[in-house]
Amino acid sequence: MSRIMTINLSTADLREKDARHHFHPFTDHKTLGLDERRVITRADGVWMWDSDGNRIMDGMAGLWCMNVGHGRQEIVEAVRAQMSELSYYNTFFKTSHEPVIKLSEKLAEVTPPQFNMTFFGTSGSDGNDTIVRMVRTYWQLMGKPEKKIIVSRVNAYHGSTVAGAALGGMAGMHAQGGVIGDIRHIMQPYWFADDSDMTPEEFGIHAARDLERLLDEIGEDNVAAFIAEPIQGAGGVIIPPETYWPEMKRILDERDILFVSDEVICGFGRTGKWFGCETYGTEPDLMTMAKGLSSGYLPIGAVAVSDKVAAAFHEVGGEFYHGYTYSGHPASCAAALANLEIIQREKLVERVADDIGPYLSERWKKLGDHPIVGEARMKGLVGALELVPDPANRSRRFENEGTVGTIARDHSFANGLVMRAVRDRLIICPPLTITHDEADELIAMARKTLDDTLDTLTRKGML
Ligand code: PXG
Repeated sequence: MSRIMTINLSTADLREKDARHHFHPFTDHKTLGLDERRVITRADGVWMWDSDGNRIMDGMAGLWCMNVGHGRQEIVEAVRAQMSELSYYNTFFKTSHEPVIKLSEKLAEVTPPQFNMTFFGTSGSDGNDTIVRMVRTYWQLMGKPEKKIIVSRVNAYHGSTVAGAALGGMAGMHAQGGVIGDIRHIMQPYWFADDSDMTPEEFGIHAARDLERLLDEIGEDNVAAFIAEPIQGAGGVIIPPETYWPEMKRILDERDILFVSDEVICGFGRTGKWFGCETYGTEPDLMTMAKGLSSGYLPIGAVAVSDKVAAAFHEVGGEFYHGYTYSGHPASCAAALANLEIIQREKLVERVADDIGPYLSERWKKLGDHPIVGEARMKGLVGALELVPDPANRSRRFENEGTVGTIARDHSFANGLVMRAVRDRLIICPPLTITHDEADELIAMARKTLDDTLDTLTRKGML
């Protein structure tokens, strides 16, 4: 249907109506120009087409979510069949239905062994709202209601609901007000942005010990949980030094607090294992999941509940006052189930670990030799390029942070590749199905983007 609509309306019409009626998320509404609006009309695999017929590679898998790529008719068909059988029913008041039951069982199979139950929502953000309510309820059930504080990290992203924004460490979102209390933030394991002369290994230990320091300061008896993304995504694809998570695990093992792994980006194969916590050897008590759970075909989010946490709810009892109209929506569950079956059948997780992950990573890291790249990093199939004026000196940054990133991002679009700019870094997170040839094309477009950016900076005297 959407194709018919876009054929009827010209790009100019669509842009004009979009500008008049569509209030975009995460946008500077004053500066978003008419001609900058790109209308996407269709997509297949790693490719998308806009309303002017341009073919663009989706280097961000939608918004870090389309792990199996666009246009999978198997998912469309599973949703269609489910919608015609049972379009909707709730999962409140002692009711259930087959798609939510099958998906719960499938998740118990693919998640680490401590997870056998799943709570469903519609997004990563509401999943993290669930986390806040669940960890605080858990400690109430355990007779320790004073354990309320949740520790997170600066520059973390945990969503855009009030609780999600409070857990996240994004200064702009906190400045809006409306965040909830009893959340504390420790430092992030971001070696490249650290100006000290520590090696990455030393810095990883140092960053992890910030948790120990905070727990000693505020008292472990007041802390409910620590939440973290295995690799920070929206914060700039911050791949922690190899020493970070082992040291974190040591600290978490010694302390009586819950550990929540936010797997919204890292889950479902992105890092070369089913979940990022498995890549880094941590053992979470809860996991937030969304995005790759359905590869974005329909909205769904979920919280994986470990046997330890579930036991408190089962043994102590009392109503858990929480749930959403669309918790376990049948069509979303059908989409997720079909998506997970594709990931399993096509061995996409193994493919990221042993085949396309190493293939792309090796070529991506070579972009680190470009004269405006300070670091080219990648883990599994998620990576970043740090754009700096002088790669020999990582503490020198471009003026007006974010300007160069935007210039580069615009060049990337013009070259036919969607990369995301996070301030002055370029991010890539392609579908796990990307072929070797497409990976080569991605690298060629990324290198051309860097050359074009260097030209622009030279021409404008910005180096
Ligand atoms: N946790 C993590 C780790 C995320 O990356 C969320 C929670 C929230 O999920 P929902 O489904 O509520 O959006 C996310 C989402 C960006 C960008 O520009 C990143 C996200 C969402 C929107 C934009 O990088 N991540």
